Amino acid sequence: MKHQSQGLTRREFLAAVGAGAAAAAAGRPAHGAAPADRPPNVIFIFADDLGYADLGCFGSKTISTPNIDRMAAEGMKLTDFHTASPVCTPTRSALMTGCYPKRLGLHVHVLFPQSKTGLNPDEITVAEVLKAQGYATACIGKWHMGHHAIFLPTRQGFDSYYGIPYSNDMGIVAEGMTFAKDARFNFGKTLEAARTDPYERDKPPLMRGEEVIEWPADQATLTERYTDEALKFIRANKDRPFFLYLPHTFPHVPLFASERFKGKSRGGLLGDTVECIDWSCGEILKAVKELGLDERTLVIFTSDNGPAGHPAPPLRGGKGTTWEGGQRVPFIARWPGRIPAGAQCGGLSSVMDVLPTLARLAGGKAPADRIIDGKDIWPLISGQPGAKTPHEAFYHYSAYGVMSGVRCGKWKCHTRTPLMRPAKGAPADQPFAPALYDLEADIGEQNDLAAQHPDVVKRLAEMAENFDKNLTATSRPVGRIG
Ligand SMILES: [Ca+2]
Repeated sequence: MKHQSQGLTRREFLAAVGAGAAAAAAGRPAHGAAPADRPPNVIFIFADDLGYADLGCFGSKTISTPNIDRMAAEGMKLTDFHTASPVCTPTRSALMTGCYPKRLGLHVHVLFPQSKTGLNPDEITVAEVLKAQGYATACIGKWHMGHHAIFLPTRQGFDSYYGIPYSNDMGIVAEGMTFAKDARFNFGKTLEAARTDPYERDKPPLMRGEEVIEWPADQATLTERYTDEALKFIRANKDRPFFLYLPHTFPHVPLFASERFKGKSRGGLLGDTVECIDWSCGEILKAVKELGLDERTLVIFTSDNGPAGHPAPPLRGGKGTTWEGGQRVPFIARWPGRIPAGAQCGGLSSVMDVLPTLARLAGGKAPADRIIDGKDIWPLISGQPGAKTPHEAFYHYSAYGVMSGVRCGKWKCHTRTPLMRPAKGAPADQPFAPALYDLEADIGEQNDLAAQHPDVVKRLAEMAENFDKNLTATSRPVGRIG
C-alpha cells in the first residue's frame, strides 16, 4: 500500500531530483563546500557492534588498527557521535532515512528471519538521494532492514547487493527468499533441506541481488569476500560518482576469523575480526589512492551501536543500553583537501545526520515532503572554525523503542531505565527515578546530579515526553509484506 505523503510522492521526488542527475554526472558544480568538478565518491564503512574503545585511535590497547588510525590521522574524528538506537535494525534504518527509528516504525528491537516487516519502500533512502544525483550505488554486507524481496537493498536505491540479510547469529527461514539455481549449500544440506529447515541460529544465508547464493554463509571469509566485492565496485565505477555502503558483519557475535587473521590479535577473536576489518579499510584506501581518487572520495568509518559483552571505556554500558557505551560510537571521516588532517570535533551529532550531509555534498537535497530528523553536519566534519552542533537535543530510545532519555548540551537525563529491559520481575513501565549526568565533567555517567538540579531534570523530562508524543503522532507506517 502506498504511503500518502503531504508533499511530493516518492516517485515525484525521484523524478524531480533525477533531472539533476545527468548534470551532476557531467560535472555540474555542486552547492556549498562540495567539490567544484563533480560530487564526491562516498564510501561508508559500518562496523557491527564495534564499541567506542575498540580502535587504536579511540584508545584500544589490545586491538591494532593501523589503517583506521591512519584514516583518523588524515581526517576528522567526531567524539560525540551517536547511533539512533543501541541495536542494529533501528540504527540502520535511521542511517538510511535520516529519521528516528520510531518515525519509521522500526524502533522495537531488531528484525528476525520470521519477521514480515521492513523499511517501508516508500521511504527515501540515502542511496536513492545519491542515485538521483547520478551515483552508482552498491550495498555490500549486512542489511537488516527486511529480507523479503520488497525490502532488499535492490529495492531501496542500491544498484547491487552482496551480503547477509540479517545478523550472523540468525538462521534461515526460506519463506520469502529466492534461491539461485547454482546456490551452494554447505554442510551437505540440499535446497529442499534449506527450504524446510526450521530456524537455526548462527547460519545466515549469503545473498547476491535478491537471491540466496550460499547457505549457511561461510562466515570466516565474509569480511575478505566483502572487500573483494568492494574493490571490484570501486574499480568498475572509478569514472563516475559512486556510493559504496559497506556494513560489515563483525564484530557482531558469533565471531569468525579467516586463517589469515585468526589468533593474530592481542584482543582475542574479537580483535581478530576487527583487525580484519582494519585490513579491509587499508585495501580500500589503497585502491582509492591508486585510482587517483583520494581527493574525490569521502570515506567514513563508524559503528551501528556499542560493544556486546565487553566494556567501552571510559563510557558506561554497551550494546542494548542507553548508557553512553550503547550509542556513542567512533566516527572517522577522511577526504584529503576537504577535511583537515588529524582533526577532532566534539559537536553532538548522530547517524541520522548522514543523509542530509551526503545529500548536500552530492549537490542534492534531503527529502522535503516528510519530516527528516537529521541535519547537515558538514561544518563539523570539515572542521569549519566555530562550527557548532545543529541539534538542540538528541533523544534516546531503548532497544525496545521506549523513550528513555534526552541529551541537551552537557546534560544527559535518563527518564527511564538505561538498560535493555527492566529488572527481572519488574513491570515494563516500572517507575524510574530520573538520573542526570553532566557529560562534560562525567562522561562515564557515575555521578547522578538529579537531586542537585531538579529544575534541569524537570525541563529535560518534559522535553523528552513532548518530543516522543510529537514523534508518535507524526510517525509513518512500517513496511509490511502482503
Ligand atoms: Ca549492531
